[in-house]
Amino acid sequence: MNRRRSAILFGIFILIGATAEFSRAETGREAWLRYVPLDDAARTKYESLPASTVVVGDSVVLHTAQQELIRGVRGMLGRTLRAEKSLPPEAAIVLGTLTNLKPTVSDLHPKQELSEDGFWLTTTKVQGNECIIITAANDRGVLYGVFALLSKIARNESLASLNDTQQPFVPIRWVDQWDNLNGTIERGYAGPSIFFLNDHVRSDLTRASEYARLMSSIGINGCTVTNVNANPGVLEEIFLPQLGRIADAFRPWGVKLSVSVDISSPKLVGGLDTFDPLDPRVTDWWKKKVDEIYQKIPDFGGFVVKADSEGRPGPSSYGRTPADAANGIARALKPHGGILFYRAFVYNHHLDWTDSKNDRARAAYDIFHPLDGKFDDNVIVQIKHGPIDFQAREPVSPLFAGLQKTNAAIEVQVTQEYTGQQRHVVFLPSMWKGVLDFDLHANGGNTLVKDIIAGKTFHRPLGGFVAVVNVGTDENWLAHPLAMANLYGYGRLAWNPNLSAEAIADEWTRLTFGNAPEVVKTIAGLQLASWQVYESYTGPLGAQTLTNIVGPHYGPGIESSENNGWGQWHRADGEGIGMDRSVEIGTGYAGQYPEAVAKMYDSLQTTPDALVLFFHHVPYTYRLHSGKTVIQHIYDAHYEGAERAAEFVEKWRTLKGHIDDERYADVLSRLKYQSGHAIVWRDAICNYFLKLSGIPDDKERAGHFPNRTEAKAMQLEGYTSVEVTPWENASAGKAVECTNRKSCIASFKFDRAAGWYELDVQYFDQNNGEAKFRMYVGDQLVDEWIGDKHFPSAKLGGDTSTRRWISGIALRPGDEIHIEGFPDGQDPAAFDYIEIRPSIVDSSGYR
Ligand code: GCW
Repeated sequence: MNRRRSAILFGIFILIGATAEFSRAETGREAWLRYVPLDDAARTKYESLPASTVVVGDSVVLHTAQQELIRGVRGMLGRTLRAEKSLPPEAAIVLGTLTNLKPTVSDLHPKQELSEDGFWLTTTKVQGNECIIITAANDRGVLYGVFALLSKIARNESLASLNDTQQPFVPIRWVDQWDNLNGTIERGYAGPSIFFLNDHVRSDLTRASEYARLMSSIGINGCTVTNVNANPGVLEEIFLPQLGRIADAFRPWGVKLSVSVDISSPKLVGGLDTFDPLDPRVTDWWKKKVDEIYQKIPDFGGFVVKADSEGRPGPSSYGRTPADAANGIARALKPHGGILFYRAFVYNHHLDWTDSKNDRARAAYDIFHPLDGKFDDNVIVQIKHGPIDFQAREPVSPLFAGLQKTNAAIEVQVTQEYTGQQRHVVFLPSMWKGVLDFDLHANGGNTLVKDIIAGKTFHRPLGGFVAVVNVGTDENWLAHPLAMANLYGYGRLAWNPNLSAEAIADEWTRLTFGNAPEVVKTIAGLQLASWQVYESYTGPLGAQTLTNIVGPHYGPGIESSENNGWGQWHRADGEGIGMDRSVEIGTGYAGQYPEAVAKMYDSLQTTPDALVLFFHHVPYTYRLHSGKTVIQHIYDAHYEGAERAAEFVEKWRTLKGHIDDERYADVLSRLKYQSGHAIVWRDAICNYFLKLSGIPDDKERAGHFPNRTEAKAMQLEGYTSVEVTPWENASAGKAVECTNRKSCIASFKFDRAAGWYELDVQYFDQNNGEAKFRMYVGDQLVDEWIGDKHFPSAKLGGDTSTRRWISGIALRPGDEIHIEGFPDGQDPAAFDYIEIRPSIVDSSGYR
C-alpha cells in the first residue's frame, strides 16, 4: 500500500473511530449496558488487560458472567477474550467464588468477609502471572462483579491497583411488575407486558431475558411479574409450566421469580367454600399448591399479597388479621426457602369525608403496628415509602418505626404514576434519598429508614427494597429515555443507599450517553433538578400531587381528591388549605411517629415548609419559614416551576451533535411537551387558588395572560364554544370544539408591531381520535400537525391539554391568523388559545 493510500485509510479509520459512539441507532434497548467502543485515549488505559478469561466452577450464572465479560470487553475495547476452561500460562481475568478459587489462587484474603451477593475485584499473581480476580461468596456475586468491572471500563475508570469490595446493603432487592395476564399493565406507561399476552405467558421471552440482564446488572435479585391486584388464574395448574418458562429466562441472571396471589385463591382456584386463613383446609391447600410450584420451579422466590385493600378480598372477611393471612401462606413457603411479601397498603377507601378526624394516612400504622411480632420470619411487610400513595412529596411512613419485631421492606415506584407518567422528567432517586436518610428516632435513637429496612436497627433477619417498575414492550423499556435513570438509580440505592443522588446521576449518564464532560454535566444536572421542578408546578407544600385522582392520575384535578372516600384530601376552602394531622385537634397522625419526629410535625412552627400542608390546615395568608405567605408560595412555585421546565428544553438543545440524533430528538420533543404541560398545571393551580382565596398574586402573573387570544374570542366558522370541567383546566374555563363537520376554522387579526414571533397553540389531544390542525398566516400554511400522542383521556381537560410550539414566524399588523381543525373519530380538534410571544434571537437561532 502506498503511503498516501494508507494515510487516507488511516484518516477514515480515525473518523469511524471518532463517530463510532453515535454511528449506531440508539434505541435505548441496551439501556446502561451499551458497551460502545471507547475512544482511543480511554482505550489505552486498558491496553494491558489480559487476553483470556477463565471461570473456576460450573453453573449457569457463572457461565453468564463469563459471556457478559466477553461481550462487554468486545464491545468497548474491540477485543474478544479467550474463554479458557483452566488457568492458561498467561495473565487472565479469573472468575469464581472464593471457595472455588482458593485451591488455585493462593493468598486470596478479602479484607472483609464477603456476604451473599457481595464481590471483590482485585489483582494478584497466579502461577507467576498478574491476573484480575473477580470473586464472591456465591455465583451471583461473581456475575455482579463482572458488571461492576465493565461499568468501570465504560466510565473510563482506571483498573490500576484494582481492589474493590462491594457488599449489598440489604438482602432483598426486588422489583414488582403490575402486569395482568391479558397483557395490559396497571399504571404502566411504556406499552403492554413483556411477559403476558391474552392470558398466556408470551411464547417469545427474549425481552424477559433482557430485562433480567438489566436487573442483574444493578443487583436486583427478585422480580414479581404479576399485578398485586392479582388474577387467581396464575395459580391454576395449567399456568405453572408457563411461569416456569419465565423462571428459566430469569435464572441465568440470578433473578428469582415470584407472583402476586389472590388471598381467596383456595376458593376461586381450589374449589373450597372458604379462604379463612385459619381453616386447616385452607392452609393445606396453600401447602399443596406451593409444593406443586416448587416441583416445577425449585428456585421460586415467593408471593406478594395485597388484601383488604381497594376492593381486594382479605382476612377481614373472617375476622382474621393480616398476620393470620400472611403466616398461613408463609408456612407453606418456608420449607422451600420462599418469602411472603404482605403489603401494608391496606386502607378503607370509603372513608367519610365529612368527619375531620378520619385520615387515610393513619391506616397502615393503625392496622399493622398492633401486629408487630406476630408475623413469621419469612414474611416481609412491604411498606410504601409514604403514608398515602407515591405523591410528589410525602413524609416517611411512620410504620417503619412501628414494626420492630417484624421484617420490613420499603416500596417505591419507578413507574411514574403520580409523577408525570414518563412524560415528565422526574429523577426519583433525589426523592428516595430523602426517605432513606430520614431519621425516625425510634426508641430515642439514631434510626435511619435505610438501616431499619436493612434489618440492622431492630436486628431482623430479612428486609430490603421493592420497586414497582412496570417496564413494557416499548423498545426502550420505560418510554422516556431519561426515565431509565430511575430504574438504574433504584437498583443502585437498593445495593448501596449511601450513594448520593449526584453519584447515581453521574454514573447513569456516563453509561447511557457517554463520558463527554459537557454531556454528563448537562444531563445529570437536568436530572438532579427535575423532581423539585415537577413538585413545584404540581403540588405545593406537601398538599400532594394535585392531580385527577379519580381519573388517570396525570393532569391537574384539584377538587377530585375532595368530597369522596379515597382520603387523599387537602381540604382547601376559601380561607385556607391543608389537612390537620396534629394530635390534639387534628387526626392524630403526627402522633404515630416516635416522639422527636411526632413533636416536630405536631407543631406548625417546627414542621418544614415542604410538608406544612400535609400536617396542618393554615390560612392562605400564613407566613412560611421562607417568609412568603402560603398563597404567594403557590403562585411563585408554579411560575418558577414552569419556567424551569422551559429551561430544560434550552439546556437539552445544547447537546445537539454531542449525543446521538435519535435520543436527542426524542428527549427534545418530550421536554417541549413537558414544558407546555407545566404551563397547564401552573395555570390550573394558580387560577384555582386565585379564585378560591380571592388574594391576588403580588407579581401580577396569576390571572393575567397578556399575549393570549382565547379561542372562543376568535371569529369562529363551525367551531363552537364549550365548557371544560373542571374549569381551571382550560383558559377561562372554555375551549372550542368542532363537531359534525369535516373541518372548522377560528381566525383573528394580529394587531401588534411587525416582528418575529412565536405562536404557541394550546390544543387538546384526546385518545379517541387523531385530529389534525393547520395554522395559517394570511393564506400561507405555516404549520400543521396531528394530535396523535394518545394522552390518557378521551375528554377535553388537563390530561389532554397540549402545546404546539411554532417558532420564527414573521407577523405584520393586520395579518389574519387562522387555525383550521379537522376532527377525527371522537376527537373534536378542540383548542383553547393561542399565545403570541416575540421571538428571542440568539446564536443558536430563533426561540
Ligand atoms: O396507587 C394505587 C394505584 C393502583 C394500585 C395501588 C396499589 C395496583 O392507583 O393502581 O393498584 O396503588 O399500590 O395497590
